[in-house]
Amino acid sequence: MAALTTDQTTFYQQNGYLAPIEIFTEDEARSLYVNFQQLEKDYSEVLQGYGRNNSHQVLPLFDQIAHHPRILDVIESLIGPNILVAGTTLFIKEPEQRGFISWHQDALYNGLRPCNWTTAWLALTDVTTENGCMYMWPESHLDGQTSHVDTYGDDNLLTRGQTVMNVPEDEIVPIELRSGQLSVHHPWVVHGSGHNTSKKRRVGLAIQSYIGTEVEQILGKTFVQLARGRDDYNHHYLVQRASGVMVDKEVATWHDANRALRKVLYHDAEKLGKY
Ligand SMILES: O=C(O)CCC(=O)C(=O)O
Repeated sequence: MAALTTDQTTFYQQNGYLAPIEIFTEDEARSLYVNFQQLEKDYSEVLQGYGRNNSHQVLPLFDQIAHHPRILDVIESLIGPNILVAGTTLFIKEPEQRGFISWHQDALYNGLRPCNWTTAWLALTDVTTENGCMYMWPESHLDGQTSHVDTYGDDNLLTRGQTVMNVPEDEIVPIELRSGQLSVHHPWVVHGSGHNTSKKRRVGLAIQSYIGTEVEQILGKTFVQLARGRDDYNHHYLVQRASGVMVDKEVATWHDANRALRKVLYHDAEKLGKY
């Protein structure tokens, strides 16, 4: 079932993003965060470095978010009824910790073409300008791919520190979210986020991305799950959904998926970053 109104989908098409979208109530979001904190205690080493990627393949908490019908209803409004989950990434900014995301487009390095896909970002804590929310450059997706410079900055939370230069700061808009709210953004929209200058933690799970089944991977291999509808194309490596917490066989596949993701993201790169 498609969930967005015509006004909402029109806004997305014109601006390249949409937020906030209500997904979880405050109580539901609080419970998700409590469960997440327990996982962090139990598997602290696992969620670091490249382990921040694709945790939905080994942790049911993130599996249930990535496959949640309320989120999929939103995604269906944007990319149609046949939907694959092609990856997830945890973006965590600790209080007063330096760490930013430079201006970039998601489509540049992830090899997914055509661009019938969208990135969804679920707030697991409240997300504000003070604790490092994302900012979008509205309508920037309408120009398609733009050039980036790989900066590999120490504080940059992106793989290569890929950066679009000369973003007009007076046009950008902050995406503040209450925990449990979602934003979605287009593969070509230029976006980024600043440091956490507050005393509050900022945690979000990006499902990056939800792709239409016709979308191909042109730079390597992607490990996907069928989220909704049917896949008549079989372009990708199909992964089972997490059957428990860190099940050995699924953990092995998860490492394969993350190694494959690194190969895609660092395709033609001068050096490797830490994620
Ligand atoms: O979490 C952030 O600050 C940025 C995440 C991002 O760039 C994305 O989800 O595409």
